[in-house]
Amino acid sequence: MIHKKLKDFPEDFLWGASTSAYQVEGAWNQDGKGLSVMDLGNHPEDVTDFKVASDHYHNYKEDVALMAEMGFKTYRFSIAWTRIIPEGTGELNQKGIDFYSNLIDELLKHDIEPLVTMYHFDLPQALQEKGGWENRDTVDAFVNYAEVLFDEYGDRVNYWLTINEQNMMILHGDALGLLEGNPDDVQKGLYQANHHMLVAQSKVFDLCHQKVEGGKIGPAPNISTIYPASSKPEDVLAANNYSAIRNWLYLDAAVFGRYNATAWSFMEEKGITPEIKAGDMEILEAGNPDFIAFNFYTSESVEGDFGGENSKSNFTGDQQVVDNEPGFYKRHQNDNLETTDFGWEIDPVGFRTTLRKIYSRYNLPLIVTENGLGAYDKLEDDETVNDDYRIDYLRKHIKQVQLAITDGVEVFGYSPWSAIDLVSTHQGINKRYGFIYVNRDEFDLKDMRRIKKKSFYWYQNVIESNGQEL
Ligand code: BGP
Repeated sequence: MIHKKLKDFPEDFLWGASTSAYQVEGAWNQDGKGLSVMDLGNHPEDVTDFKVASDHYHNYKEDVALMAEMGFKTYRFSIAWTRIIPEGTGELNQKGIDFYSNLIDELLKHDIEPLVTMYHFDLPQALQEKGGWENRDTVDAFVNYAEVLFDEYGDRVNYWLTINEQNMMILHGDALGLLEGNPDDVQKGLYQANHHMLVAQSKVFDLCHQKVEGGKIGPAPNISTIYPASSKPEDVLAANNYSAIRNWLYLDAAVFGRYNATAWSFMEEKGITPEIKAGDMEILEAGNPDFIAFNFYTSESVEGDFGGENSKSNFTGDQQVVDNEPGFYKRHQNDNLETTDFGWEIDPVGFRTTLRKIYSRYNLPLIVTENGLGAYDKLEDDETVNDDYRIDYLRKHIKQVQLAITDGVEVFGYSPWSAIDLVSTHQGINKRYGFIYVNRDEFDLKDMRRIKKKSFYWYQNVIESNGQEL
């Protein structure tokens, strides 16, 4: 669809950017914080762990001031469950509660709307040792944690996100460092864990509406358009399979309160259907989100795979690359797209398609909570970082948001990854995403000073002009 005239971004559009606790904060064991699965996860030898990260914990005021200088209307950050309740259940940690309370106040002081992710991969280790999400008790632990957050911050936080990229945790737990061994062997447990997360999430949707006056809450999966490798009906069917298993399983449960039929039949076929307790489906139906937040980096392509002798899962160790599922779909390299330095396909038009697909399926307002380019940035001698490639990526994607808005999609915010440089999930600090450079290397912490990249000034102008000047 070619529009003669584009609609403007809404006046109150939430421009901002995102981070997550374990990737940006550091202070991994300070002020009473308990250990999370991310703190203890395995790291490849050549990249840093999350112990110091960008040391945002000790520099949050300076960081928020820089976000304000860029003109942020919102800042998406996650709360580390282990700062609030170190063991996952039981005693609260006042110092952790105070940290986020101060961060929220600092944001509000600068008129920045806090957009809070309650759980971004970092499950308390104490809960993991009791079976993690496979253990039904974790549902109650999460609801209890959510209640603490609503009690402490509900007076100041209007926008809440439950679980970051639940679908990536289930499909790519290995890449995220959340899983050991071959995911083929642990799929049954994963889909049980998935069911528990869905139940917990719906309960928390409901709780938010009861406890937070005017509060709005939504899920935050990673959603992307899936292309068939060709117009061969088998390839189209494979794309349909993968869309159901990767995307709609999660959002259908969150919004419609039911399991997607194709995804369910996939689980049946593999003998990995979860145990559903009496009352669970009623819980899924009762809890409803107010909006859908989603992350988008790349589209994906698949071809038909009908279980031939050579079919074999190829777990890639990367959360944005399709792992084969023999009999259902097989990864296909899309030659129409360029890739980032890290091999992720760049597809702004696919972003527009994705926005349209989600909106037409669920008819709920959308906010983009991650989108961005991981690259090796270079700090020049004159203290500049000339990240034109990042500007190019973001410009093209923001343009597609405007096109989608013109198509009639209701989008109320854009919060790319990431506000400031932080540690990638499995590829270290030198895979950078931020508008603000943090002066450290993988193992040399240097002085951690903050330096505005070229993209900082560019994004400042995008926000200032409400998206008119890209
Ligand atoms: C998403 C996660 C983020 C972030 C991002 C970039 O899957 O929600 O936490 O890590 O991907 O990925 P990476 O860090 O692997 O480059």
